[in-house]
Amino acid sequence: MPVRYELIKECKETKARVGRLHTPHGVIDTPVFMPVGTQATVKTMTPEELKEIGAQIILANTYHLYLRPGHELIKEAGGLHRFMHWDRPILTDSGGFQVFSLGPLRNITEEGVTFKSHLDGSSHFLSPEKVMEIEMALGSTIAMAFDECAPYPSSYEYARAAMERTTRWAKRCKAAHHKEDQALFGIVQGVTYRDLREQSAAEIVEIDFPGYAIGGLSVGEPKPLMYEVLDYTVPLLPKDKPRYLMGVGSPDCLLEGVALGVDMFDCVLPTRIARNGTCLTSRGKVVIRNAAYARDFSPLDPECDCYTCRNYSRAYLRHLFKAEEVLALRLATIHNLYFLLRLMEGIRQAILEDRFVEFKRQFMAKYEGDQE
Ligand code: PRF
Ligand code: ZN
Repeated sequence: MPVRYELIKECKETKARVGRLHTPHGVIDTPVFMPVGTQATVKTMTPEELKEIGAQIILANTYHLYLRPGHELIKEAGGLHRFMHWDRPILTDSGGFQVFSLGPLRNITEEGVTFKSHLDGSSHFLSPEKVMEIEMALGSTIAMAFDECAPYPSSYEYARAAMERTTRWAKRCKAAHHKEDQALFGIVQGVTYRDLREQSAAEIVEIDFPGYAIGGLSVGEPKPLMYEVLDYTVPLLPKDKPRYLMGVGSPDCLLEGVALGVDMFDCVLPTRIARNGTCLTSRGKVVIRNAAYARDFSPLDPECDCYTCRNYSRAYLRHLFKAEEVLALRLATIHNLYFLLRLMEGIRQAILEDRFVEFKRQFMAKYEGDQE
């Protein structure tokens, strides 16, 4: 077994749990947030900086790396870890989300997906077998199965067809996957239809993977609906395997997801909003370009001890953004990732000390309270 989940502690009031995911690239403490490095780089950050702020595992994208620079080139470089100089775990998403987001640029059949590259318009074909070949060449620690993420809303008929195809593709992925030091995770789909989620979970668990993801959420549905789907879907997954909620990473959704039993999360949110000058703080979001911060010489978040908050003021950060200096992007990214990684650390500690519910309540009260 390339990865092994060790359950350490369960919350008595919620489904939250603390665990350890043992991998060939080291141990991951869960619940964990995975920074996104789509193109084999977490934008603006060096691997040393990521380690310093406590990133345990990062995500990369099969679709992007297949198109550029190509999985064969990365294999030739010695694999993704060596290519990007990151020796901790890497999870590769399968492209089952990116490809389906291409809209008119793609055509789905039972065999796979034909699509046109967003880079140069060239035609490509991805199938479960091809995606496994790519992920094995990349040599990530955890590879994701090739799924079909149906949009929200979808008709019942479409949602069912996509979910059933996801099951058939998951079987083909497992059959085509043969790399002992890489774990292949299955993905549950079914949009927001309870019976489809139940069928999907049963079928994907039956195939048997070392970890399970819940896909097809956080694609535009209201948050309470996402929580409802998680509430009945997560308990259908085995307790002794990690559960991964794909594409979720706002502080409120992380706390709710953990409470509903999720162990792993990824999202472009902290890094993407950092680059447009939106910072996550203990008292909510701060849009640093606002004129209100022109003469604010206090740190971004007085409760944060990241490199940015220890050394720079809101006024300076605002100046860097207004002057379009590249340091602005780096300082905001460092802070936002640090903030989410500390939140996850706080969550784990709270679960271990039987005070998760109180921690969640206090965090949300402050985060959603008044700005100043
Ligand atoms: N499938 C895959 N990747 C994903 C998703 C999915 O459903 C989502 C949905 N939030 C994000 N990333 N393969
Ligand atoms: Zn900070």
